[in-house]
Amino acid sequence: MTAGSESGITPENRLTGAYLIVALIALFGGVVTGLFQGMNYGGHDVYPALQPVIKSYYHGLSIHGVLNVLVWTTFFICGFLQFITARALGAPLAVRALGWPVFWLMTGGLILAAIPLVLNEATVLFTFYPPLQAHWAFYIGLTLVVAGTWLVMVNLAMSVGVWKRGHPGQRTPLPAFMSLVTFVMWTMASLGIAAEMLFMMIPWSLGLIPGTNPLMARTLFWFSGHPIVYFWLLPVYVSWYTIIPRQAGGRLFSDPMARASFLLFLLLSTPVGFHHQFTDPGIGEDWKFFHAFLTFGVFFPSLLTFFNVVSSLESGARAHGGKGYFAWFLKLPWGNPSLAAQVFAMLLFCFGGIGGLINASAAMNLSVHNTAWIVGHFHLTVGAAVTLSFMGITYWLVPVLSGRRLWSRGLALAQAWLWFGGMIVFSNTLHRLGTMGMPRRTMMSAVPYMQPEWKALLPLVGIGGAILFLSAMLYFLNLAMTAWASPASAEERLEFAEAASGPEDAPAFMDRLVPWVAASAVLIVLAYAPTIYRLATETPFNIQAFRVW
Ligand code: HAS
Ligand code: CU
Repeated sequence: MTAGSESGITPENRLTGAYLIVALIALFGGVVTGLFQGMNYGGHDVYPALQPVIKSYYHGLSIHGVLNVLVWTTFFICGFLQFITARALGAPLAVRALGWPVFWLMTGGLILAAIPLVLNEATVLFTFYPPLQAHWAFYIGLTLVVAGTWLVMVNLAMSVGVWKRGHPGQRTPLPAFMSLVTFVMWTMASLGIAAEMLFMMIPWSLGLIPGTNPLMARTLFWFSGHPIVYFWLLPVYVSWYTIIPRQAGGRLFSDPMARASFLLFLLLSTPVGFHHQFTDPGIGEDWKFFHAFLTFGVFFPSLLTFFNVVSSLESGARAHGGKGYFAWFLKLPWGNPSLAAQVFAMLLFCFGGIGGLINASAAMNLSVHNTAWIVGHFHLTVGAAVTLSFMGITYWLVPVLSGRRLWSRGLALAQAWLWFGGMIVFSNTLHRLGTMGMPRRTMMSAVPYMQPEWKALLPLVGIGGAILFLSAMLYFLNLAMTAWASPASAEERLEFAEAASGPEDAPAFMDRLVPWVAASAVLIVLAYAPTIYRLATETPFNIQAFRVW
């Protein structure tokens, strides 16, 4: 499957470029505030000097979390998957008229949310647990961003529908299928956070209802808060399945197996949120067990991915003369920064995934919950598997969008190696600190209970963070120079990988999403309805707002 090779500034490319610019601005803000976090951990309290702008550690942490995990990811994904879908279908998206209005809806929402965030009126961290209360504009702004993602889903669904009518009996091209499944999964999953915003946070922050219910809010938050991590991960899998095998010089091992993995994510991503609430009182142990059980279920599509992607990489490496059980790995085209960054991301994700299983095991969760271990876990997942892969993707995407060659391959390779190395130091140290009981979300430079063994390790967090910051700066430099100073090139193109098996081997029932959506809805209702009903009818909604900053 080879898509058109048009590069340069076409209307579609411009829209994707606009999403990318917002995403990159957010990432920039996220890594700068990340450096401050790392320095604070490393023993330098930088916040007094930052007072005119960043009022406190917690203000900086809120900005860092929101920009990186909510904005960088969401805007990148909306731009990337609309682009991928149009290219895979070989046609512009069905409702072209939706493109820019949705972008502006999301960007307007983002600006609305960013104002109180920057002004220290939304220092509630990215989970915004009540009774902490932010300014209403923060909640309304984020709700508009979510509403925008639903409209992107509508556009993708209609585009695939149009394609299917024109190609009866054929399987939806894999990249378009995966993009659609990602957005359909997220749309169902985001109903929890939408309900939290519309019925609880927005009216409460506007003073329309007298109080709130922290446990209900946390439950609705994690209803969406777990699957959002797969909303970030699945676009990465789109790249690992449909683009990386070709970059490696091989073929995707199995197209039907890739589809099966995405359908399992559609089915299992949402009914697992209680694994973030093992320590919350007021949720039955039986329901926590059920969610933990399903969490081990949603582990399997990642195992399928591991097998499929490793096998595809191996086919490429062997085609380049790779030999042996493991030595083939060295024959991957390591000089390609897009591939190198994403293979590093895969390697780090192996450890992030194993850590996830430890988190999901209720008994072990008790010793890691709310410790620095969790911070280590999510920097390996969203900060490495996702972010480093997105960086690798931009190394071909920005040249395609701008019609210019990547400014410096060498710099891009150095950047990928630095992120890989910096993240190993950074996240390994945080995992260790977590097992030593160091809490997360805590201004370590100020705690009266600092332990000597934490103090000995904390500088490594600062060093890892500084390496990550340096890597990010090289990344921004390279992209800026590509957009503004690199020579034009007509050769920049996106080519999807062929599959050794499929797509015609994929059974037709895998291409019809409605039954899968229905099954997923049933599972979600089973996993959540009894608890949400009980919380709604038996627990109080009169808790007062609490401001700690
Ligand atoms: Fe997680 C907490 C469990 C995946 C993100 N997670 C978090 C938080 C974030 C996050 C942000 O059960 C903190 C939220 C907060 O602020 O409180 N997580 C899991 C499990 C998985 C998992 C079971 N998490 C992710 C992903 C994330 C992410 C993905 C972001 C993108 N997580 C938890 C739990 C908690 C949690 C609990 C709550 C903890 C607490 O107490 O608060 C699984 O999906 C992981 C499955 C993945 C694998 C890896 C497969 C490897 C692959 C790479 C292929 C490699 C290749 C190269 C091809 C099993 C696919 C290798 C080449 C060779 C030659 C070897
Ligand atoms: Cu989770």
